[in-house]
Amino acid sequence: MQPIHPDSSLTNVLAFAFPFPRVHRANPVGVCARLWILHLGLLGLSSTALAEGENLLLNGQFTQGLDHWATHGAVLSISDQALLTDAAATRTLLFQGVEVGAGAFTFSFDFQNLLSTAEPSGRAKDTFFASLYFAPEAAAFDPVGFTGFAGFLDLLDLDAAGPRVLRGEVVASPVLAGFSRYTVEFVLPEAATVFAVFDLVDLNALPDDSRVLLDYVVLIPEPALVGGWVGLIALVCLGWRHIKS
Ligand SMILES: [Ca+2]
Ligand SMILES: [Ca+2]
Repeated sequence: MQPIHPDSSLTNVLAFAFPFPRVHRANPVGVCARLWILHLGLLGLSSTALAEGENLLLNGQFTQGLDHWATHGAVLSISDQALLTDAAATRTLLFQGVEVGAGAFTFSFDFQNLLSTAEPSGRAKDTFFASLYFAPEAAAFDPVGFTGFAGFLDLLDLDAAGPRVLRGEVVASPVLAGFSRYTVEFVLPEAATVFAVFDLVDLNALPDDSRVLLDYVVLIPEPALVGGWVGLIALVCLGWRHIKS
């Protein structure tokens, strides 16, 4: 599945594609200006909607334990958070898929880095990987066997030294002390099942010395409403300018 544009923002693209038009000299405070003020207002509203939008993933705050999540290895539910450890497997996975149509999305999660600093000779530090996978058929997706997907985005690699951000950004969590928040925007060109996949790998071969806590795992579509409004306003402005010229 190509292409996926992880660094695009639908809102930014629309704002770029439809810059504020020149107001006709006979209509200095006219319809177009007011419509574009409405446009800017809607762009502002879209940011609000994004922050408060509905999470497409179920139980992203783990208030229902690990319901709706698939696991492999050692994943526990502790204090309404998910805890991945390397206690019982070389790889520990937590993942969930949701079927979506084409469009722009924001994916984010909060994490606490409790990974081991141990790095025996010839080994690497335990590492946690966060990725998005795009599967044409959800039932065929297998992140353990690494099959059943048409594309993926590597997002974040994390070890005891800190995060390596492959795309998106990491800031301090605004809601959880001691946690960081990862966020990325991406555009999906066609319908697929999007899987959020978290994968802790015991690279130092020392069992049960690493942990990662997760919370607030969120996948939100950017509002299509704004695109519709912008298109309508652009058409009205073009028509208005045509009539006046
Ligand atoms: Ca929680
Ligand atoms: Ca380990």
